[in-house]
Amino acid sequence: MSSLLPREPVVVAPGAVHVPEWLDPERQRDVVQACREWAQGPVPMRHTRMPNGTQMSVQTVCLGWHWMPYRYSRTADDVGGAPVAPFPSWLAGLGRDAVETAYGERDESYEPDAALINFYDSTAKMGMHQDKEEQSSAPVVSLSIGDSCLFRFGNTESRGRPWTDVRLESGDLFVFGGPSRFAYHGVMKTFSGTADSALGLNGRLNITLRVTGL
Ligand SMILES: O=C(O)CCC(=O)C(=O)O
Repeated sequence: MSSLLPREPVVVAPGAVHVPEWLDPERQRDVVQACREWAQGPVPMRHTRMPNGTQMSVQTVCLGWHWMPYRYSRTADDVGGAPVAPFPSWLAGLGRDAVETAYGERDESYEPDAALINFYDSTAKMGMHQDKEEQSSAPVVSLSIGDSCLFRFGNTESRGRPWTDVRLESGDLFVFGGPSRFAYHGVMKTFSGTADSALGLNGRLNITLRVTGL
């Protein structure tokens, strides 16, 4: 959804920056197309099963390293054991561009090696959690495409307050590093039908780029 007034970048917390409309519509379409291909496999997009037997409401496929609760592996040991698709170099370049935009400084050494691609239908959510399976404190880059959502960015101590609620729209970038790298965050709600129909996407895609340190 484009707004009448440009939405400006906001520092949500130290090291956590929201950059609205970072990916232009053409780039968004390219990324959606890439996600459609990644969703085919070798490891198909699926609902991750949690240790208590429940399934996450989002559907996920990974690149570079496969994330499962609560570790990474090179093979999708919880869904058939296929090797994970490689992490493309263009995506690492996009990650470096994202970090540069967020922090105003280029870091050529930023080398994300894992991507989690999450698809949210109209009912999907993600509870407050930390991204902490990585053995690196390099920033996480998050790209949103399709339906808007209510993203909650909290603190590093607990799932509780203080937090900031941010509406993430198609093309938005959110980077969290530095003192915010291990902050709790989650997706409270997806706003169904808010995506531009030209995307041909009935839901929301989120891609996080991470440095595993593995
Ligand atoms: O969908 C989002 O915006 C957040 C995704 C997320 O928190 C994660 O993949 O760990």
